[in-house]
Amino acid sequence: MTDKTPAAAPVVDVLCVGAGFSGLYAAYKFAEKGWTFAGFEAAPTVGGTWYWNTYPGARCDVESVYYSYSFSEELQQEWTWSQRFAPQAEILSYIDHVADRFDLRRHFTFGTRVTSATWLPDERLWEVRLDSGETRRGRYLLAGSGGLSTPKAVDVPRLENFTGTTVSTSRWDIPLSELAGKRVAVIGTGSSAVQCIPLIAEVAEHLTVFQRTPNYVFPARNAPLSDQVVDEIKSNYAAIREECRHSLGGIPDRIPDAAAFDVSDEERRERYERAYERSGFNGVGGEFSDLLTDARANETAAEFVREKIRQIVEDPGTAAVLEPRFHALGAKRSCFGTDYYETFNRPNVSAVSLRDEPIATMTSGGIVTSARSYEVDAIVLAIGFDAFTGPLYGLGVSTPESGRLQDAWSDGVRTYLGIMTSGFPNFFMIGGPQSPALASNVVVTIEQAVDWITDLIGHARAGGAEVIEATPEAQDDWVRITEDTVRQTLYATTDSWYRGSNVAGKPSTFLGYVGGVGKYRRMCTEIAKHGYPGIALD
Ligand code: N01
Repeated sequence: MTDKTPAAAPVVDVLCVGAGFSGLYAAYKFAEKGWTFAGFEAAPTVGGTWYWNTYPGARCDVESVYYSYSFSEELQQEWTWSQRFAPQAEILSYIDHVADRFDLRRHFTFGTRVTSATWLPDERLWEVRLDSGETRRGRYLLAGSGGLSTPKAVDVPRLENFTGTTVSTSRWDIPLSELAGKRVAVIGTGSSAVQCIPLIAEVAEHLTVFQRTPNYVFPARNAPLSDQVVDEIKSNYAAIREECRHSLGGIPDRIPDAAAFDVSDEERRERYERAYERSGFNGVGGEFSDLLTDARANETAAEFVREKIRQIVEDPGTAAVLEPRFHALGAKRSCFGTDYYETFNRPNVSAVSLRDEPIATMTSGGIVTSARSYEVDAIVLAIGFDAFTGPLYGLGVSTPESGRLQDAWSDGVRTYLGIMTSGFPNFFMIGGPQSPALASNVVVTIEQAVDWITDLIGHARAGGAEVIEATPEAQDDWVRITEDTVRQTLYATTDSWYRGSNVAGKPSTFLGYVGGVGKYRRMCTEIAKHGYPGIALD
């Protein structure tokens, strides 16, 4: 390809991919330091995940007062969330507001994709190639490309045969009205499907949900935030943020005071009922201390949810299909919905268990399973993402010595703190694999990572070092810590996107650190305090 770079394109301090929560905060932080910053974003504007995921019902299932930036007191005072769980459009307008409020757009080139990123050892620079044909050079390369931004490649047999409407939740591009009066299939029952199914059911002539693995779905209990609640939040923001930073999951902890079998069967049930009313990540799955470490304890909570499903869903056959039986509660990410199970009581909604009748093929007019054919006009794919590594591999990151990132990680992901990887100097991941991003309110993880990376770069520059690289030994230790941590939990028992098992051929590595954002922050702070052991500066 001809290089279309203007001759005068300067070398910048920081090259960054993505203008979502990560890239925008990085731009703010680095500009504050007076370091030059060039960001690239494939979308025409800011927003990241919240730009792309516009499917009906899309909203965040982490409460907005926590799922928002904490770096500016003015920002958190002037912005008012309308509901407990903000819908996609409101989160996108918040991100828009942040971009304007702090004049961050000027740091980004929009509608531009990074197609490769190459380390130039002699110059000690990264060079990114853009789909515009230009190249740009910078001292540090930041991946703010998100963990759940690369849709999983379609692996539904012979979808190309289908001639009706096909739409994917992660790249939704039709009005909901286009599904009105149609026979619609939704494939998948993860968080995205759980949010859109009730709304599609309201307009479709008939909706058939094709479910491979039933999940645990809790009522989100979304509600408007009253003026009084907003005032309380605003006057307590400093304390709320501090609690989130030192918590397990980036939201205020609700520390369980007992293990599941410390209490009588009756008390356990009552407590699950109360927790079910509370909902959220501190709901049923967080009620007892051992629910994520002891399979027997977990089964008490799982059975409670199954009972709820049997109570809500009127047809026993449908309830049986929807009851989660193949993994422990919380071992795969739980889902939060509004009227999810109730939707299956509608006469125009049915559920098909793909475990009993797998999809065999598609025809021009529908889906053929091993048992029968389903004529449909539209297929909604809610089949998930190539999590964490998909977005990183898409950047074409390589160095002459280590080759491509995907080759360096061909036996599984290896990082130091989920932020750096040995053999790739001056390359930093924000909310990367083996960071707490997977199992946390990601905004807390993003702010911590960007702050820590900024301090590290500042430390290196102050000492005259140009190159920053994790040592292989420190990386081995971190990989072992993430594995030891997850081995103590039921996450380790389950195949899911958490360990890459949703994508054929992806090596199995648990893609997060699940020891908690508070503990992680303390470790990172200690490392900084001790002059960054485990990181070679040159
Ligand atoms: O994707 P998923 P998602 N044939 O991977 C099924 C975040 N998020 O987009 O479990 C048939 O969870 C698959 O079945 P199985 C959140 O972190 C947050 O829903 O592999 N079925 C599963 O049911 C979430 O965890 C929010 O057996 C196939 C579904 O498709 C993450 O994004 C909202 C299939 C995929 O579920 C991903 O959620 C949305 C096939 N070939 C997303 N391939 C909120 O904040 C896959 N499936 C609310």
